[in-house]
Amino acid sequence: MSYIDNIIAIIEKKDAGQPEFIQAAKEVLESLRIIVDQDSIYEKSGLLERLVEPERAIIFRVPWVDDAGKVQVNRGFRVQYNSAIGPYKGGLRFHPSVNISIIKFLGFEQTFKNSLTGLPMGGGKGGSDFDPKGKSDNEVMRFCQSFMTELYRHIGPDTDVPAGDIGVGGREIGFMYGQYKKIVNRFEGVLTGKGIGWGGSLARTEATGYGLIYIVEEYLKKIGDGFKGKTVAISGGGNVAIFAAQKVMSLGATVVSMSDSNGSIYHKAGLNLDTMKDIKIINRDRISKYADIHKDAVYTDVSKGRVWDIPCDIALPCATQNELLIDDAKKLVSNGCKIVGEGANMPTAMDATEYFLSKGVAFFPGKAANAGGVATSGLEMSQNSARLSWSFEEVDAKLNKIMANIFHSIDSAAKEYGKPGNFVLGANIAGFKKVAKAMMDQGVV
Ligand code: NDP
Ligand code: 2IT
Repeated sequence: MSYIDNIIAIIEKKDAGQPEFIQAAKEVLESLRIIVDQDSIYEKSGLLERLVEPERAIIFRVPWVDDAGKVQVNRGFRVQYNSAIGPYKGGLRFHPSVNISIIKFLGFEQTFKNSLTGLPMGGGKGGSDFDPKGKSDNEVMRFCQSFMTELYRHIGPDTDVPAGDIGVGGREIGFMYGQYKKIVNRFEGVLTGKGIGWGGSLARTEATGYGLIYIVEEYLKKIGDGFKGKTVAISGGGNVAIFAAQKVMSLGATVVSMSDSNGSIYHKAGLNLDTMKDIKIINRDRISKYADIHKDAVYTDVSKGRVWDIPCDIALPCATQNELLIDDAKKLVSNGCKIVGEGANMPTAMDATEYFLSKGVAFFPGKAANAGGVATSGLEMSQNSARLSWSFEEVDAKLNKIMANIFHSIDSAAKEYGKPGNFVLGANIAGFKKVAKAMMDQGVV
């Protein structure tokens, strides 16, 4: 049995109840065959056994009192995956689906994503099965305070720096930061995505969506094309979806869709982003409201249709894992889709990814395409350490450069390893090499 097959067999046995983690790990391991089979040093140093095992995984109780005075208990997680190239860094997700498999897959992906940014950040992820939907601001605050009352002892500006993800935005980061500061009595850069005026970076809110568009733009430039006149289908209606839409519209594309977990909007004439921001950001409402306001837009309930049924040139899945399946991929390709950029983490199932690659679709995997968020978190950390703040334009220019660099590094790695245009392979290999070298330099720890 080859070294890679052996590692896959080990995780399939040891982590049998963790399907998302196994999916993410297998995708990376498959890409690494070409490197690992050529050099026995990886096997000799037990590199892959160490890479798939988190350095530390913390699971904790989060008790809080709801508005009715009833005690509620959620489960909290922080997986500190890999600190070979820097302090653990990665978001916190609050969603009822959160479990150890999902947090491990996200932490594993984060390790390679952070490496691709070129900044000194290790990989980590955390969160809770708490559902912020339908909760009052006070309930969210009490939950966040309780969550941080345990988490604070495991994190620090040089140890582990969490940020947002699904269900965690500026409001939640604010409540958690307040509690951290009260406990440790220090004002320091322990979280990113902080508010402007208390340590946050300009452009962090926009960064993941903007970064997604910048990497695709760099590819389009290379093939002598641009966004002008292109039709773009986006899934999700949160932070990543909204700011991807904003940037791509500003570059001349028409965004025709967005969605949430209940259904999707199709607005052939082009979405009105101000309406969407009012509904999703200001009112925290359901996306179906959009069709009440724009009568020429169509709302489709999830039970009746998929966001990927819509004809488009470019598809940007920006909601959650495994939201784009093989039948969706076939539909997109038959409708003429030529580019897929993953704003979300692992939104595309493995067979759907392979289908896209086999059909010559330019496919940008999440660990490269959505790295703009964490990269800008890295820039927030630098500003906090230096105790200064850069302008929006400065941060945005650095983000643009980082995304262009990521494109060129995954493009070159794909070519170097004999699979030109396969950015999945390129991203996995380019992300892995730096982490593997650091782990070997630092000995068996
Ligand atoms: P938000 O919470 O702002 O928005 C999430 C969106 O996705 C909502 O529209 C939500 O719908 C939808 N969604 C969530 N879960 C599901 C589901 N199970 N089925 C269908 N739709 C769902 O999160 P973000 O925009 O921040 O995150 C979106 C994705 O991007 C995630 O995969 C995240 O890991 C990834 N990402 C985020 C980064 C960031 O900086 N925020 C950075 C890099 C990646 P609903 O309201 O109905 O739940
Ligand atoms: O998945 C991700 O990269 C994020 N949710 C952002 C992490 C971060 O630390 O900014």
